[in-house]
Amino acid sequence: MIVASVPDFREAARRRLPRFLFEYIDGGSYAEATLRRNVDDLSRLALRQRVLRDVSKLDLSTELFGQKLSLPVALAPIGLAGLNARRGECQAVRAAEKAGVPFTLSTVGACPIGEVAGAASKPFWFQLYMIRDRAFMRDLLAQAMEANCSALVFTVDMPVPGSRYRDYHTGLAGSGGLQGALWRVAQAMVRPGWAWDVGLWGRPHTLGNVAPVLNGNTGIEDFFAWMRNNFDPSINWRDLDFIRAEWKGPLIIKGILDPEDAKEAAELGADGIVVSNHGGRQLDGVLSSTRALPPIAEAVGDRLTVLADGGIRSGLDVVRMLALGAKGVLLGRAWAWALAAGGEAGITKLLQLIEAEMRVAMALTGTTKIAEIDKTILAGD
Ligand code: HOC
Repeated sequence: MIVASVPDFREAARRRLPRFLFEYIDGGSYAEATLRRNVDDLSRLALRQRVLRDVSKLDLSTELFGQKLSLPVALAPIGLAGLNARRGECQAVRAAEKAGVPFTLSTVGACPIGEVAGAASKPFWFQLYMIRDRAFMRDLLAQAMEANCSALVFTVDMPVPGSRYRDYHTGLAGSGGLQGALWRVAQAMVRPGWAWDVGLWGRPHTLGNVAPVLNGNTGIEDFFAWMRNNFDPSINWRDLDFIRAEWKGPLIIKGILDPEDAKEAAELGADGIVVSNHGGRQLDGVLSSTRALPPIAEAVGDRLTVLADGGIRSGLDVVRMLALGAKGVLLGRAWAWALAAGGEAGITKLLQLIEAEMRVAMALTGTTKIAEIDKTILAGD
């Protein structure tokens, strides 16, 4: 199929992936109201067209946490996304570095830190959850330091997991044992291209960083059971001391949706935050990132770097998020779909598309540099 947009990548991923994987990435929690709001609120923001402003030279580069980026974009951490293609996170990190943007490896990615570090030639970002087993957290942080990761993204909005109905329907959640496994095998068998590509008949995925604590259990249900039982619900602001003691690089707190929490993060010395509702996968009914972002940027934008994710389906949406006060955005589902659709080349194409779309949005709003993008490019202000 012809892929000319982010929704096209989604459709290509839908055709290629076994259902349990596609729905896992695509879905949100409960009635998916927040998932829809993320997309709708952002796309509804009207841009203000300006003309005759010499837009022949556009500079989309920026700097985040001391790193020069060719675009104000990073690939978000996504659990299991690496299963979308063979050694998926290794392909993703290569595409990201070729495009000059950071890749973020999830704690629960399919490839472990060391393997991704081996595939990369530049530093990438590492994402961590609060895990009950502090020794395991220390070990992951030590591996991230060893791999020269250039930022830590600490996800704080998952003290308990939200329920995703689609995962029950596909057998990914709640149906362990033989029945669940057989159902997933059946879904994979109708996608032989995917099964061949990820190497189901060759070296299997190791289930990433978590493999060493799965005690030899290799099934996806073991992986999910571990996640369900090991994310720490006692997580609180004092835990940042623990993180700070173990991690010396830039610290980005992901999952902030309220200005008071943003102020707390700034108070405690975070270098950045990600305004995020976890892609509509946690508390359904909370604000979209689009609505949460402006008051947060207003409250702390001069004290730390505000990033945002949620609902970005084009380069135009990236520009909209910047106009609302973000200094950069995290692309989530879009890269997972592009990985499924075309591996490393798919993500390269996605990032070229996002850049091209950003160029048009900047040119037609009369902005030539990232720093010029602010709320004045939105109609109605
Ligand atoms: C049952 C635990 O961030 C996601 C990931 C991690 C999910 C853990 C689910 O899917 O949003």
